[in-house]
Amino acid sequence: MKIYKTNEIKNITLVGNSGSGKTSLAEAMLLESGLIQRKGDINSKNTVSDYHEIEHTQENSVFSTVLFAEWNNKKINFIDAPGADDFVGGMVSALNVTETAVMVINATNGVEVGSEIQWRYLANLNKPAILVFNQLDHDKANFEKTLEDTKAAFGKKVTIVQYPVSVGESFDSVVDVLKMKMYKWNANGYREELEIPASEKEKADDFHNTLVEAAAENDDNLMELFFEKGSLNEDEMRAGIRIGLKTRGLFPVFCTSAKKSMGIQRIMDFITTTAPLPDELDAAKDINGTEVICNSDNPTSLFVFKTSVEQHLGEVLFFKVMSGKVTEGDDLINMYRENKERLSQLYIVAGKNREKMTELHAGDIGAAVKLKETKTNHTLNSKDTDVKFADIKYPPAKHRAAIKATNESDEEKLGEALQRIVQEDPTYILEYSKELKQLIIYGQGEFHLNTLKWHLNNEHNIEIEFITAKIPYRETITKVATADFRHKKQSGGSGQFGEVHLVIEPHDKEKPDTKKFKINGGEITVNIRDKQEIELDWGGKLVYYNCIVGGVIDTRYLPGILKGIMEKMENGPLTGSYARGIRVYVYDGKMHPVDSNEISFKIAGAKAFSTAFKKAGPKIMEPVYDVEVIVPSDKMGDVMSDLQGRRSIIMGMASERGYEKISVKVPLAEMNRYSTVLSSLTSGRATYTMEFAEYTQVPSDVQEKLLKTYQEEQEEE
Ligand SMILES: Nc1nc2c(ncn2[C@@H]2O[C@H](COP(=O)(O)OP(=O)(O)O)[C@@H](O)[C@H]2O)c(=O)[nH]1
Ligand SMILES: [Mg+2]
Repeated sequence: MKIYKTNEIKNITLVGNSGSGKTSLAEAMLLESGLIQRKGDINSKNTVSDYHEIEHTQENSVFSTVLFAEWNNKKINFIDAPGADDFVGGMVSALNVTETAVMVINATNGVEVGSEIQWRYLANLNKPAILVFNQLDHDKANFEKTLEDTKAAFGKKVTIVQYPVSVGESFDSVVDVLKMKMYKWNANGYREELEIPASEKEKADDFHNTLVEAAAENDDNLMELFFEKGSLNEDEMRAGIRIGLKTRGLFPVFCTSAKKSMGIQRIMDFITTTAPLPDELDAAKDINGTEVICNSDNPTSLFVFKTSVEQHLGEVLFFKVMSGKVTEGDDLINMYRENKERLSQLYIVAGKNREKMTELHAGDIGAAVKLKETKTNHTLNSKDTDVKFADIKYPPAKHRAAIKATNESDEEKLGEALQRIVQEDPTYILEYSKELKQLIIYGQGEFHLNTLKWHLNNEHNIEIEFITAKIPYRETITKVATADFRHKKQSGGSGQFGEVHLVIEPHDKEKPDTKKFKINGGEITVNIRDKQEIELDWGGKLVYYNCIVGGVIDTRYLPGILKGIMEKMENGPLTGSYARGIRVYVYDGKMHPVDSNEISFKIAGAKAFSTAFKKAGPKIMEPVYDVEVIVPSDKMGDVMSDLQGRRSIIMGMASERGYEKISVKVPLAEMNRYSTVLSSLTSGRATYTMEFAEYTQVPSDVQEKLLKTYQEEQEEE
């Protein structure tokens, strides 16, 4: 294949609800461009894009697939992104390396949830978008409703470039109000370009005028021209549409049947003539804010946005040439590993088809294999630049489960397989929790995790089980308490002796150190000699005060006492969870000239601390998350009453175009399977994000339950 220059490349992400026809549209584009000779079909499981076995099983895209087509002497790189929200990672990666989104709308259903959710991503990333109304050949297709829906959901910048003369069985012609022509497909699938028939003239003129105005609106000169002439010619309109597209001032609508290959060429024409070039949008910025201009004459910089593990090949790394050009055999520097990588083979990829390339220019998308240490999100540079691109930002995980190999002997294999799966889909997050003694996997939803299970079962031959992930509770105290403990042991020769008196109180960073405690009618005054503030690995603090006077305990025993206390902090007296937010004042004790040693004081410290802890109004704390639910207004009531059952606190509400945004704090313990519940409450029309906020005390009934469960567990063991 020829080497394409920056001004001959267009990068597109196909987005849209599952089932709208993205993969079918991709297949049709490959056919039109001649890359394939026969079109595959989702139902026959032979498309170029959905080539993974899991995609055949689910008849749904799971991975994003990078594809390309040559058209009008340009190269269109397009990425077929999965539509389901659980696989949003593939879309987010793709949007990061493409200039334009093509959103496919299923004309039998109008705007669906997935499209709405994806539209918000496009808006947040400021992506130009082209709309495609697909499945117009379907007997349930409804063009008017789809248009109405789309305008209601995406605003009045949605503008018709094409409309169908009729839909359903009889769909065979489209009126193009930019070209002011009619396209008609004959029985053999060939397209004829015809004059607009008289019967369509009025409608076509109306849409044409709307398009002219929408095009003119994006540029002052065009606006002036429009006022002068009362109209614009095709080139002028195209110039306006081009600007409108780039600035999200216009979202043009095209009409297709991906199944029957109708309307495909016209979209490819439009993409090649009117969609922004890789260097036409704002320059990319690296982590230091340095602008990286997409220009082949600049130093070479590649950004790896995707890894795919392929049979016989190993890891295939997909990159975008952010600047400069890359030539087969180049040695580039991995900015994150600081090692050299030789790009001995360069490819362009269309699903499982690969073609070798000798050179790729700024703006192009390619793939490399057999690199040593390079992974997704890495930057590969020539010697003369040190820019470094930031990691792609995915939505935070919202589903959490513990994972366990059914056969213990598979544990190691499971670890390795998971590492590989995470490489391919970075929206899975893996964590071994020492605290909970569980391997915890986070994902975007239950469907996402069930897909992980499928991979493990079918591709790695590992049977696994998901179990409920435990909650990382914390323990703390709410009032002052004191305790003494004497550890004394006489066994044979030398004995053990250590006695510790201490006071504990809740740690409050606003409150100064306490010097006088009133406890049970009595009073304890302490004389602070020394203080140690310990930042705990699990969050929060322990402050340790040495208040020993008159040398009643030798200074060298104080670390032993702290060790004893830390043991209890790591294994809280209530439920064995980590403790936090405590001040300990060691103010008295006794030692023995022969029998005292570190271990004795460690035991005494632990016992005294534990006793005091239990008297100090101990409380269990739980992690609470900031949750933001976006829900269609008509489902608001159901979602709110469900949230109320989850011990949540509503923090705020806002409406935006038919949606309500609910901000709420919810304990993690109440979020179990929330994605599934929310989905069934709203028929999949809601979405949410969650992020850790803080630890708060659990209500007393919950505390009682937790204590009881812990006791039962202890008795079992
Ligand atoms: N009638 C009709 N069916 C279509 C069309 N495009 C796709 N489909 C069917 O819709 C289903 C989903 O298509 P697919 O391309 O997998 O959608 P994706 O999930 O967006 O990738 C498949 O059964 C396709 O055969 C179309 O233009 N007309
Ligand atoms: Mg698909």
